[in-house]
Amino acid sequence: MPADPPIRRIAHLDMDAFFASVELLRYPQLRGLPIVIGGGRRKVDEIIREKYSDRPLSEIPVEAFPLLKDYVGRGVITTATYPARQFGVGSAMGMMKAAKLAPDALVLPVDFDEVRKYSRQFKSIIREIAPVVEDRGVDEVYIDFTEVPGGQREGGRVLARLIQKAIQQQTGLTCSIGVAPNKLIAKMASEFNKPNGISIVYQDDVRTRIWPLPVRKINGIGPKAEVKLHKLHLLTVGDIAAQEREWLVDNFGKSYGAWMHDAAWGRDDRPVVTESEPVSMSRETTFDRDLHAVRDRAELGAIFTDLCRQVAGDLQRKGYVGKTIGIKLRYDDFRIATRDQTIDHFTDDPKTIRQVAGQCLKRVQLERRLRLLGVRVGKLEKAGAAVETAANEAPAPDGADTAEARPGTLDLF
Ligand code: DCP
Ligand code: MG
Repeated sequence: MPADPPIRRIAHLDMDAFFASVELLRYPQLRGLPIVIGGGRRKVDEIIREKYSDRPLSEIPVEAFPLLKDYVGRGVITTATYPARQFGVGSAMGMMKAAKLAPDALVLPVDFDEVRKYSRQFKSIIREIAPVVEDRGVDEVYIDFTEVPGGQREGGRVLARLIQKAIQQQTGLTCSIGVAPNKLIAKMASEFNKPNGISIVYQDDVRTRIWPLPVRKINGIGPKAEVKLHKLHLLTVGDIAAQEREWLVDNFGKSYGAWMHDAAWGRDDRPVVTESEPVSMSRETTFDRDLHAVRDRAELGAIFTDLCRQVAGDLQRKGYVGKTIGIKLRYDDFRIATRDQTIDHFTDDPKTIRQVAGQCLKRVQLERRLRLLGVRVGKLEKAGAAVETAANEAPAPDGADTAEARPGTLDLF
């Protein structure tokens, strides 16, 4: 008799307070303290390090680090350690607002190079143990446990523990893992026992462990869908599951409604995709103060050119070229505007990106002051695979996109 095929077991792994935990590796004296990461610049950090250049980083006194209550600026919190979260502060909260809740929390800036280094490292540790890994961004991955030796033991707990230990031993970082019959449930499960937790969910647990959760916990139900669900008096995943599929289709459209019904019942067949290619690369920056297209023209122009250079640098480093170039603005009233334009060849050239992005800028209103500016290159191909034309060739814009500057827009860039 052939053995039964193994049961599908998919893990979702998410690092704990990732950016903050990376900082704690070099400042272990701060462990256990409330810390928020944010503020953007590394200046503060450099001042401290210079002052204490006579000793290792781990011996800089805790008192030397800046406190959240002394922070002045418009930065937003990127993440917070778990002790800081007890005060109600967390990702995306303004730092000045957070200072009211946790005045004595320490503030550290993000070090992207360091974060990327650890991101690569923890992913490669996982791949050595379980090869089918889907990269989902800087601090999370899906892992297919199904065929991995030991992946079925205790529903995946044994393998999850092994991965957790290996990451902790080799990097000093902790993570949380959910193991479930599919990606959808695994993603929710990895949050159940954060930080440094493991949770195992079986298909039969959907009723008891998934249905009580608020609808937003389903990865794919965003703020807009949530508002609409609430209006229909559907608050939990179970509330959605209790609806007829046809009713959901009537209210949310054929594909989204049907997907929602499946999701609420914990059904999801998506495979773990090992090689995920990026669809776009972008860089954006929030200004220290709002800038005006005319009055701050020089400053804005320099930042814009810099962003284009950075995106071009990212493309070149990672070996991609792209065809669609776009911009994003956030006005002082927080409204967002985006424009993009597709050119007839693939590029990673900063000048070309600058030129096409400049064209896009002509198509937005520039009377209000700006808070944020971003540049994106999409429709990516691997550099070798794309048929390229000369790098310095002038981009030929799409017919539809050669709109004249409209009244009210400014020809600045
Ligand atoms: N991040 C960010 N901006 C946000 C949210 C997160 O830059 N609005 C960054 C900082 C986080 C990292 O991404 O450290 C991972 O995001 P998570 O949502 O996984 O948050 P953490 O890993 O910090 O905490 P948790 O333990 O809840 O996963
Ligand atoms: Mg995380």
